[in-house]
Parts: sequence; structure tokens; C-alpha cells
Amino acid sequence: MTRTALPRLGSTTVPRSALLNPRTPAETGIVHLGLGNFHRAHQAVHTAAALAHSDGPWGILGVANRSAGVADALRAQDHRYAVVEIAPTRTRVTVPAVHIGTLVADRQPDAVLDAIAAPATALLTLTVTEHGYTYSPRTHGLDLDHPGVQADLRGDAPPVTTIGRIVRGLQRRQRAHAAPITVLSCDNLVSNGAQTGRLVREFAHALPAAERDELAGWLDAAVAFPDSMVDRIVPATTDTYREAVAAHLGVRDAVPVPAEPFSMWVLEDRFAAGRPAWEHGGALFTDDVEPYELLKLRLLNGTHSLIAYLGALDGRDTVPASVARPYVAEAARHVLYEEYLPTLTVPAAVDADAYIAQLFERWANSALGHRTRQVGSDGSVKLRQRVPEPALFHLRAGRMPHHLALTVAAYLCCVAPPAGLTPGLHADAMRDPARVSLAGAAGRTSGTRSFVDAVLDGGLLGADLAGHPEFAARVAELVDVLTRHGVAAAVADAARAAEAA
Ligand code: CS2
Repeated sequence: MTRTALPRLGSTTVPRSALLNPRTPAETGIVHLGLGNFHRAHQAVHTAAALAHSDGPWGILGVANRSAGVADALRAQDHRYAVVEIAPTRTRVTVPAVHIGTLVADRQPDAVLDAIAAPATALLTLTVTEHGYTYSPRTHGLDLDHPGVQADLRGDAPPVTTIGRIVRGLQRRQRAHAAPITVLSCDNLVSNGAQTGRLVREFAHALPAAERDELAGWLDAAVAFPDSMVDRIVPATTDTYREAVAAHLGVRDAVPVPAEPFSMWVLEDRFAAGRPAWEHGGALFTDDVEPYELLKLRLLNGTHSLIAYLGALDGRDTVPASVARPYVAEAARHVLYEEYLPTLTVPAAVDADAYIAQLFERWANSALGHRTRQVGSDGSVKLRQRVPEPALFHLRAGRMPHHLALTVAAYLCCVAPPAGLTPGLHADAMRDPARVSLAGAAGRTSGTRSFVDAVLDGGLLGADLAGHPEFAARVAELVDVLTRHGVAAAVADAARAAEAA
């Protein structure tokens, strides 16, 4: 039977055996901003597993930001979708039954604020990506120059930024009944809970005095912002995964989510109004999330960026195809062991060797085919979470982190290629909000060194790294090597220099 002839996935057509949680929660306890694949393969799956263990009022209202595609498709499927777990040797298809509604924030902005204010909502969770936080690396705080932030502070139209939506929703909640609530960031940011809390307070602080004073004490008393570390590789959906759902479940799913088998979630147990029993759904609670965050943001995400940029420049479509190139794998090992690992304390509960061996296995999962263009997109906001602190750790000790410099050089070659370099279709497909400003910097400068200086002085990786011109010099050298001699030569250059030091 062709896929189109199959029944559509829905509450009556889903095979019972595929359901992660047999009973769909009846109440909306969680409002989630960011209905992308990551949320649907991570938090939703952990929540379904927790509910399979103990029921609770933890249905999720999923809020898409702008695009209606996923929300509309989910509604047509009674909010069911499949998670297609891809391991090299097997495929497992399951269905979490935790979403009980969807909204599209741009279409229904007021309904989003009402949902945040609803008495039954105890949790507001977020996966809005690194650049959804309207953070300014220049001020290390809320980007008050951002037109959306300015509009949301004026408040004469419904909010358009995430932080604006959160604060306006909390304001409505306080005025309605003031019940406590937890705001839980599930994005790849250092201290994501504390950062979100800071940005929310800065927004509240910038409001007119009467509104500011009304909100200030309540935010401190009634709103919790726990930290969390999230980890699961989740590529974009393709027809391959729709076919897998058809083959495994005998139904048609327009919006399945592919994911690797691995999933990790580490949270600080500081919730203002309860939470699902996520400890029974595979999550780990600890008082000290930061070591887990740094472990993951540096060893996994930082190395991932290097693999994606070198791989794309080398013509590779996917992460597994990239790490299959010996010189990309060599650079990855070097940056991970020599430049990231010394900057962090591995949590006592983690076996470093096993964790790292597993990372290389995860990246090599060729059945999953995570694309270099996906990991490489939004580098301007991602690298800031991954590169500057570790680079400063070495620079302050008088050592040049050649492979961190290579990461930045390869990034620049992908999204702001110097004259004479054709970075290829995978790099061309990388989206990045900084493409325009990087092109502007290229137009205003002549020569690689002055371009890299302009970019780093402009705050791409924060103010502190801009104070180390020797780093900019090394990035510029590696940009030139990548341009003239290619990826293998640049890796060899970085390795030789590291060896000589
Ligand atoms: C990746 C992450 O796209 C990226 O920048 O490094 O999305 C990574 O796959 C996840 O953080 C894994 O948990």
C-alpha cells in the first residue's frame, strides 16, 4: 500500500503498542514555547515516560513561534506524532501522547498570554534556540536595541519576542491570581535558567515604573528559573522518516521526528508549582547542573561545530560523513581532548572515557544523517556559548588554542567566505543572522587579518576574547590556509602548531 492510502495518525488509529504513555493527560499543566523537533523528541518523550509511570495533570500546550506547519499538522492528527529512533542497526518508532493543544504565537498572541496566565499552568518551558533570547553579547544582557524588544516594552501591540511574551504572560498571571510558576529553559545556553531569569528581570526592570514595581517582588517570590542540560541529536524531518512510520505503524504521519536513541536531561530540582515525575522518565536531578552543562556544551556542541564547518568546507553533507574523513576526526579529537576537556570538571557520576567514546559513536551514526548545514546554522549565536570561555582559559595561561581558532576560522569560511574561496553548497545553505553584518565587515576591510579583527572587535564572541589580538591573528592565518590549501592542510597546520607549542 502506498503511504497516501494509509489512515492518518490520530488518537483512534495509533497502535496502542506504540504509545509511550497509554493515557493522555486531561489538563494543560505545561505551556511550551518552540514546537520544533527538539522539544518533540526530548522533553515530550521524557514527559510521556514520566506519565507512563505516574499520571498527572501535565498535558502540553505546544506554541509554535511563527510557522503554522507543525501546529496545523499536529491538530489534524489529534496532536499525535511519531518519534523515529534511528540506531545503526535498528529503528524504533514510538508515539508520545502528551500534547493536548497547539497555538501559533504570531497568529494567536493573546491566547499565548492567556495560556501562561491560566491557573492550571504550572510550567512554562522553552526551546527557542540560542538566538530566541534577544541577548546582546555587547552588554551581556537583554538587547535593548532590538526592535522587537523595544516594541514589546512599549506594549501597544502583542509581544513578538520570547522574553516579551514571557513577561507579558507573567504580568497577566500576577494580575489574575498570582499563582507561582516555573520557567524552564531547555536550550543550549550556559546556565540557561539563570540567564532566562536575568533577561526576564531586565525586561521587567525596563518597563514604566508602576509596572516594574508591581512585577519585581512577585518575580522573586513566585517564579522559579531552574537550570537544565538537554541532550539529544535530532535532525530535520525528511520523507525517509515518514516512510519509516508508515512501515512500522501502518499510519500516515506528516510530522514525525527523527532522533538518535541517546537522550539525556539533567535538571536542578527547583520548581515553584510542581512538575512531572521526570526522574521516572529518564531525567537526572542534581543541585549542580553547571558541570553537566559545560561538559555537554563544550565536548559535544563545541566539537560538533568544528566537525560541521570543516565537514561542510570539505564537501560533506552530514556529520557522520564528516567524521569519516580522518583529518576531520583528528581535529575533533584534538579540540575535544586538548582544548575543551582541560577547561571543565567532569561530574563524578560521568565516566569521561565512556562519555567521549559514546560521543564519537553518536556522531558516526550514519543511519541518522545529521546535516552539517543544520549544526552549522546560527553559528554566530551558538559559538558564543561554546568557544570564548575555553579559548580565554588557554590564552590567559599563555597558550594558543589552535583548534578553537580553527573552529572560528572554519565558521567564517562557511558564512563569510573570503575572495577566492567557494565554500560549497552545504556551507551556502547554513542560515545565520550575522551573514549580513559579516558581509558588511568584509566590505569595509581589506585583507583577512583586518576582517577578522573587525569581526572579533565587533563582539562576535564577546568582549573578552576581543582583548586577545593574538587569537584574531591565528584565526586569520587559518582562514588563509583554509582558503588557499583546504581543510586537510588547515588541520595539519593546527596540529603542527599545537605540537610545537
Ligand atoms: C548541535 C546541537 O545544532 C547544533 O548546534 O550541536 O543541536 C546538538 O545536536 C544537540 O545539542 C545535541 O543535544
